[in-house]
Amino acid sequence: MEIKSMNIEELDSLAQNIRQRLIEVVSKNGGHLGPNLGVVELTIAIHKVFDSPKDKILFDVGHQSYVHKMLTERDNRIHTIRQKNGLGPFTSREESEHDHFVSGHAGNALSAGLGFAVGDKNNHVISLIGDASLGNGVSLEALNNIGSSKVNNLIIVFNDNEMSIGENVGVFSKAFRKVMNTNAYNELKHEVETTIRKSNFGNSLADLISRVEKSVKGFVTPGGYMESLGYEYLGPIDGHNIEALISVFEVAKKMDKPVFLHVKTKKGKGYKFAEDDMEKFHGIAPFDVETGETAKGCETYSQVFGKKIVEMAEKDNKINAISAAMIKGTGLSDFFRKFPDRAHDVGIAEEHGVIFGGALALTDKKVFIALYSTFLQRTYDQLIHDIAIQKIPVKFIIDRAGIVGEDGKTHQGIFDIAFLLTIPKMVIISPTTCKELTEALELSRDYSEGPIAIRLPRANCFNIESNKKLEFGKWNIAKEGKRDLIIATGSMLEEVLKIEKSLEKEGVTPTIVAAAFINPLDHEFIINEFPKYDRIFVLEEGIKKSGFGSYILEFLNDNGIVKNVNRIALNHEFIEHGSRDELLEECGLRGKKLIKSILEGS
Ligand SMILES: Cc1ncc(C[n+]2csc(CCOP(=O)(O)OP(=O)(O)O)c2C)c(N)n1
Repeated sequence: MEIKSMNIEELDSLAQNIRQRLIEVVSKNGGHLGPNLGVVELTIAIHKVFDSPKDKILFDVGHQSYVHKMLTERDNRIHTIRQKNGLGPFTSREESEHDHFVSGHAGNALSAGLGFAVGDKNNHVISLIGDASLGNGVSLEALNNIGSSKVNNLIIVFNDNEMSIGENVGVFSKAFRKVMNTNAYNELKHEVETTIRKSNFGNSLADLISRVEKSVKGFVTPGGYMESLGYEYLGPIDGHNIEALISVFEVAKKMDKPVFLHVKTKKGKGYKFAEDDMEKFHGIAPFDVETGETAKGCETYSQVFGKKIVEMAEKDNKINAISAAMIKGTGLSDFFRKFPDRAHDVGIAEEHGVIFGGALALTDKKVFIALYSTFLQRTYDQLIHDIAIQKIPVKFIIDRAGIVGEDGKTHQGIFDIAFLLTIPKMVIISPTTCKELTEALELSRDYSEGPIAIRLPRANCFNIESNKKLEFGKWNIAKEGKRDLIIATGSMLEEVLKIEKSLEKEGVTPTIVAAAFINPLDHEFIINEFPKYDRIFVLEEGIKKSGFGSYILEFLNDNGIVKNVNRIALNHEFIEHGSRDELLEECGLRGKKLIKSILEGS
């Protein structure tokens, strides 16, 4: 798309076309509609003024890069976004020479921006970052560094739409809102100054007023504050006015220090339903364009957690819940509504959230921290240093543990079993049914020995007929069989029960074990039962390397039990995007491939 030669009118009409395409594509594929509708004009203006890929455009989080994709030779594939073998959900170096860095986890665009700006002084770097991502720990570390770096080719575009996924929290974004309030003041100042310069009083008085104005601005606005940190602050600019944006980027290009350009945008701009319900349209499943409605889904594991924690909190006022900007996704909306004093949204600040939760638990509170598995990765140090060493009984609810689907390789929750197993005394529970999830939550509530992690798949609720109760460190036999033994943790119980009939047709009738406890292992079961079987399988929705199956193998080895174990798990590699259903099959955790592995196991 050649936008370099387009005039403002043509660019405005391009913006309208892009908007229509976005609505059309996301209504079919699902995806991040609101954030992209908000940056249509902004992305067009950036591409008009700068020369991609020589000038590098970075996105933070990267969920707002659809327009950039459309403007950089991917327009004809935008209808494939988030689908298997289609365009990825975020930026990816493998996808285009216009994508310079991976994105998916918030907060890397400023650090990466500085790296590129220092390494290639001949070109510009434009790092676009949202107001929630700016408050992220990594972003703040980068801001601290960039201000003192003296680079003159880095432009931070602060995309201020006053929203995270839901309402933004913290003082940072609020402080920037003040800038708007001081606009009238700025305009008045400008008018007075111009009038005086034209009058007989001459320039000296105008200069004095200008100096006074600057020092006042320094006190009262974050703009002044950013300037004192070493940035050239520009804005706030209307992020939907292409002409104004182009002018300000031309100015930003010429600055001799890092620029902090404040742009005001509206999330969901141009699509009524998305403007009216920004949270719903931040990331949305396929929907009806006419009504804005999505299909009604079944109850999910996240929702079961959400219900149960409310039920427990009604009876126990020590229960507190922490979210890191993912209240709805983790099922905590009702808890936040009902118990505002015991509900804490720390923003996109997982590391801080874990330390905060640790200390809160030391004040005799029962603390549940709900994080997506992929974002828990950020807190590995806090898990060890701040929680496990001090044996603090925080309860981690690990949502979307396993394959997440369309959000792809940056978001798959496939490493948590492996890394949690490295932490001494970390209890890890992967409930095999929703009933077990509720029992695990009850069991964890009063557990006081140390941290507990409970993993939830990104799946609909699954249950079996069973009156067996979850007991600490114990596995339950879900189905008696013979010769073969299948140990299934988490979502894999459902998968193996689904293929039971097909196995039976082939003469395989295994004993199937619901193994919710990953750590501690059910030692008694392993010692007494394993020797009775010919073939043993361990199934998990996580990486094979250092996972549950490997942990069982280590135990067997260390206890002199000679037994082969077939580990059915994910290969040690990154998994691209596609629906969870497709990926489970492709990775061999569902259907035909799973049957084959069991039939051919040794
Ligand atoms: C480390 C991390 N935690 C949580 C998320 C989930 N997440 C994706 S986008 C988003 C909100 C981003 O808000 P903002 O930066 O203001 O951008 P906007 O969507 O408003 O354009 C969150 C919390 C993430 N991507 N990375």
